[in-house]
Amino acid sequence: MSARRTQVAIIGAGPAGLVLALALDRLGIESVVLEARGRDHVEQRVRAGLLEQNTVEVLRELGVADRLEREGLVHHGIHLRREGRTRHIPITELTGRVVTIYGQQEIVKDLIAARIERGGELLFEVSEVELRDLDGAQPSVAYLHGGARAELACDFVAGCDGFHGVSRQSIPEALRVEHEIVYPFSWLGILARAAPATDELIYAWHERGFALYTMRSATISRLYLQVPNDEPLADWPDERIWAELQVRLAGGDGGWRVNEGEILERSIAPMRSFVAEPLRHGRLLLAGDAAHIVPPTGAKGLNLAVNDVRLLAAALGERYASGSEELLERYSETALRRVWRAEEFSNYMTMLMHRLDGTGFDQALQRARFDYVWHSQAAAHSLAENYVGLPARPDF
Ligand code: FAS
Ligand code: PHB
Repeated sequence: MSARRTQVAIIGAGPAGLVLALALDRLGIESVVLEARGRDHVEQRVRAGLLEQNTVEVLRELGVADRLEREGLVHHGIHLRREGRTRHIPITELTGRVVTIYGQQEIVKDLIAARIERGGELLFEVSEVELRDLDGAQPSVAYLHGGARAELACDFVAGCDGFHGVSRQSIPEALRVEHEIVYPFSWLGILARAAPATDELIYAWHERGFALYTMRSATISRLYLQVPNDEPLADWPDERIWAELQVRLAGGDGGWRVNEGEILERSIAPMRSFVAEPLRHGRLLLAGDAAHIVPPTGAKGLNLAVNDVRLLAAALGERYASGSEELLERYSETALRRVWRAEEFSNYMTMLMHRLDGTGFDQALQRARFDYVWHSQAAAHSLAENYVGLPARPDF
């Protein structure tokens, strides 16, 4: 068993772990990133696509936004559609801020390339990761890599290993509180070689279920359909997917239609709202999906992960620069303030735009909420500022 030492052991090479590694490197803080999967897998995994302005600013500060700024699509609004009526939410007009479409896997590729180029350590295909002595002054991480066992001594462990990772499970159950909503529906998502037939995203409520028209570029569309949980993907041949998208997204001018094309990727993702508190246990600090999940209707998951590590890097920076642990002690409550803001907004968007099996009263309330956004500038402004992301602050 080889023993090594670093300052911060980072578990997981998703957006949270990689952004943290680059931010610590900028502060002269050493770290090692341990990732369970291979490089190809993490670079090909199709997930998020919508970035808040805060997220783009963090990536720009880290010097990894060049390709994003060349290839990303800057949007100034979104469309909300219901029963043939479409409400445009002019986000930039209302907030002065923009959102950017740029695939998560592209961000991960840019982050990994920068990490390697800057000589930072990143180990892929590690297994049997075990966090030790998190309550003590000398935590460590044991793991298997390339058939050899190793132990990495460190000052802190950053748990950035997603919802199914080992980090959150390393906090004794009695010391963590978990809040969860599991929604009675999932998203069937496709990536298609088809030019988007819309300039900005369309969120559509339809009596047959929710649909979302988003994109990755001028030639690649990304589309989602609400489906029941446990729906077999095999029940959704291409023609059924396109037929359903045409029906649910209908409502454009005259003969407007969704542009169809070759389906490159398809998947079904369950929908849940989840928060585990606190984000800190001794020398372990959780960030991103390891601590919280939002339904993707509000496009907040990736953006929250980056916000967590923005705050965590500042706290670790203070600790190593001055020895003060003030920001570290406040990290959990500070990060959770924005997490709960995003949880509330993501739940609001999910309950506004999905077909719900509730009572007639629930249906009427949902329609009333849509009508309020339709008629009220204040409601549209509130939706816009939450969607684009409230400006980042040291305490939020
Ligand atoms: P990740 O899950 O991305 O990364 C965790 C990493 O840890 C993974 O690489 C994993 O392999 C690794 N790992 C796990 N266990 C390990 C172990 N024991 N040892 C070592 N490594 C381990 N968010 C948005 O903001 N906008 C969107 O548009 C959006 N759309 C989405 C669409 C879908 C279909 C899904 C599923 C999610 C979407 N999200 C969206 C949310 C998503 O982007 C996540 O929030 C984001 O990936 C979170 O990043 P991380 O916290 O880094 O976790
Ligand atoms: C995406 O582009 O994948 C996307 C965009 C907005 C969402 C969810 C997913 O709300």
